[in-house]
Amino acid sequence: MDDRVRLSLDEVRELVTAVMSRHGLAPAHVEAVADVMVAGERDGGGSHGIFRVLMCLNSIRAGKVSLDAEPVVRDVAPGVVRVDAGGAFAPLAFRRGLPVLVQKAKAVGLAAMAVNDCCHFAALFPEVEAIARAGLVGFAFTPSHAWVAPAGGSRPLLGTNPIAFGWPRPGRDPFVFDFATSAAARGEIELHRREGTPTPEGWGVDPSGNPTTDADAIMAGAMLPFGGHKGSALSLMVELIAGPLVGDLTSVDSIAYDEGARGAPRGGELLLAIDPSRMLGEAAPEHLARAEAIFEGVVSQGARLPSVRRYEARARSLAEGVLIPRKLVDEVRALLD
Ligand code: NDP
Ligand code: PYC
Repeated sequence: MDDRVRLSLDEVRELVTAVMSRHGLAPAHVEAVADVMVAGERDGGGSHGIFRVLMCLNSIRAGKVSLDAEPVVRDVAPGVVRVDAGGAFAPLAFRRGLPVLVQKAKAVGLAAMAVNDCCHFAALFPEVEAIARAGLVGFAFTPSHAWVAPAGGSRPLLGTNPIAFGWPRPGRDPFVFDFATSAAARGEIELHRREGTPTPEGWGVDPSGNPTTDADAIMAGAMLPFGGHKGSALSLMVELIAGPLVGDLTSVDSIAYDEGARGAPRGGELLLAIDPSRMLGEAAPEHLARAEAIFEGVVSQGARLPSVRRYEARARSLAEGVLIPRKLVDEVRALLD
């Protein structure tokens, strides 16, 4: 039996808005948080849609997140903007900082935005997609909680540390990819635990360091990076550039702050934006067209581009709504009681 409920995207938004408001989140934050959760659900990202309500509620109930901090945007250098989220969820801080990041990238060619002291529970793709829709190349990085062992190790040290990239495609949706540097996002392992299904091999080890496909054992032991030493190095890079480089917490610091609340990671995020027009001047259109030839080279051999599934899911969700496990919808609705 297909035990899923069909909701329109408006209904998803209403539910998230009602729960977050009921638990005291200020209206501007509710709107920004709902936007990213609806985007996750809309694009078929099961672990980063409405499921994120549970992580956010854990943060709220444990008093680990500010409900109403107004982000403070500081223009610190021609190519650098910092946004202090004041301990609140990240989406509003991103929203407030984005126009400054875009303006700076267009003025000087390359700009960085540090979002500090935020609780980041969400997927990164909406952020790089927004940067790419402004005609810029975008990158986003954030640490999370120390759940992942480095390649060759067996103890949690690194976060699931996502990397996202957006590339503007004139007249088309941007090219976007967005993934955890762990073999799977923590959210995917949580979904396996809820369903009582084994994970694919290679996602993690038990507390003794032995490979396992038992989600509970991985959560008690350690997750693994994707691609062995390569994913491990990328994950370390994210720790460095979105931790110490922006003056914020590492994944080890974040999980210590969490004190077992199972809330959203706390710390910083680094976003970069590059303007092809500044880099290339009048030759920018010609070189962006060459990029299209690379994309065509992928598709013409039967491979698929990252983001194609996303945009297809988006079109379907806008027309038909989304199917969400009934158990999850009931759990989220119960948070209104
Ligand atoms: P996935 O493994 O689901 O997707 C990874 C990326 O690879 C997507 O861009 C996807 O494109 C692309 N992709 C997947 N399969 C193929 C394929 N066969 N061919 C080409 N491209 C493909 O991501 P994760 O589970 O690792 O991460 C899920 C989400 O979790 C991310 O949005 C991430 O930002 C978020 N996250 C957030 C964290 C935080 O601290 N805030 C921590 C960790 C993860 P497409 O979308 O088109 O399928
Ligand atoms: O799935 O790893 C994850 C994650 C952490 C924070 C938000 N999502």
